[in-house]
Amino acid sequence: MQRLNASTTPVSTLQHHRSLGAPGIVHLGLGNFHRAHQAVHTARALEHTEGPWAIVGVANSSATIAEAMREQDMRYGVVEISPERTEIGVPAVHSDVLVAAQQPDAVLDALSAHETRIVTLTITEKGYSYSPRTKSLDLDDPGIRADLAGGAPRTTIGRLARALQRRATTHASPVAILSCDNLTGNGELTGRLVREFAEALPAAEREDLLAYLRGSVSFPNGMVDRIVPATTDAYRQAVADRLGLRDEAPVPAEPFSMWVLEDHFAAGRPAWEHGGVTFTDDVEPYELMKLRLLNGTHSLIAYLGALDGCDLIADAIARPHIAEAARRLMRADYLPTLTMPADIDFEDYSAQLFTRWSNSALGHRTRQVGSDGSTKLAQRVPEPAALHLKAGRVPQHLALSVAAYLRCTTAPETTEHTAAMVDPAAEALRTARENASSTREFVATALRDGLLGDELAAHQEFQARVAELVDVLSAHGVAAATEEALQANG
Ligand code: CS2
Repeated sequence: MQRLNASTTPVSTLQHHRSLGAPGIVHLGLGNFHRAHQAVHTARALEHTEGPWAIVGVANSSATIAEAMREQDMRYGVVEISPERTEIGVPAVHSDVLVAAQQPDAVLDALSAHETRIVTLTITEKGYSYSPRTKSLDLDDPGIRADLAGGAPRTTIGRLARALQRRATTHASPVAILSCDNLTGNGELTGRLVREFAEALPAAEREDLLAYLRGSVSFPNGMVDRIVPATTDAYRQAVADRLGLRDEAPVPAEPFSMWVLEDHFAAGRPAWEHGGVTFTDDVEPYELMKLRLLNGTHSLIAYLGALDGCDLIADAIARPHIAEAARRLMRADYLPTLTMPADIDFEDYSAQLFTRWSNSALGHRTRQVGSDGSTKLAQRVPEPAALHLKAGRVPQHLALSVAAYLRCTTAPETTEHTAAMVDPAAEALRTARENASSTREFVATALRDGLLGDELAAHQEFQARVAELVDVLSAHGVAAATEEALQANG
């Protein structure tokens, strides 16, 4: 079978038909999400308005995708899939791909190039080298320490700061740095972390950088949304069946996609408003709505589902007790903490989420959403929980989310799906569990060690409720725990 490449791509699948302009965007994190989200919105924008916005994609350490893309002239299929239909699109917006671990100098060159006007990031919550407790740069992180000392940068924050330093000395154009990760105030946070890195440099190294940061770099906030599972052979097969071509780097995605941005680009941007992007002065309502109603509820569905033996998010949400817990979490615990964006109705949005989670053709696994909970929950639970606790109410389904996470992490043997979850905090949590003489003591230790910030760590009633729900989960299972949370919720 012929390989997908520039000469074999069927014209009908191309998402834009123009020749690529100069590489104005460098993207760090060449994973599936970027390739099915930003790449697609950018292709649609370029289809409308041409511009110097080809993307140089940078993989962090694995060369697999970069090599496949190189062999395919940067082409790959986005397999949009739902129970009703499967459609393949080829964004064709990348002009080059690099692998940071193998080509650190080439990456720094690309980031500091005069023609680079936007740097975008999908490096996941754990890629930002910050402490969830202080929300500041983690100066104890070995990668940050090494990057501050000099040499080829290992962390993204270090890499950005060194590239900006070079831009400052070569008087390069201004640049926008755009985080596309699920973090509250993702632009502001990225800007703060880069500044903190700069401030920690020796005086002689930092002045030009700080001045350039003040005058020439913007960090727009943005909300990104598209459910994008990991690639499996089924998607390679889908391309082969539909296009008659071999694609070694396809990306599966749901049909839905949303991107909301602040229009705060220091050196221009693609005509993304023609590529399905919403621009607004105030991203926060969109961001909090999405982080809580979608991502927060997603976590609960993933943990309860995996504990209950479900491989897929769609299987989990099909179970009435899990669906009811998700509904309660959204309505009773998250909704009161949100100001919904003026153009979005809660009922419509939550009904749409249930349809999206129920997409059984997508194959989105509980283990994928359930992994890295220690970095994800910090964005999804503490702030809304604190708002309820201040008002004197224990948010039952937020407590259930934390309990289900702790159960998955400390009893991985429960099912093959909990066993497959990975988490940077797993070992520490398992040790804390083994050393504690009661569940209550374990939960107190886990929270005190900074899992969800200081506020929840100090709240006895919340801790007690989490501990009770962990015990119900372990003694009686998921259905009993959801019933218990429901009863207490009144
Ligand atoms: C998910 C997200 O894995 C997770 O934690 O909640 O990746 C989710 O699928 C995306 O944010 C959807 O936009």
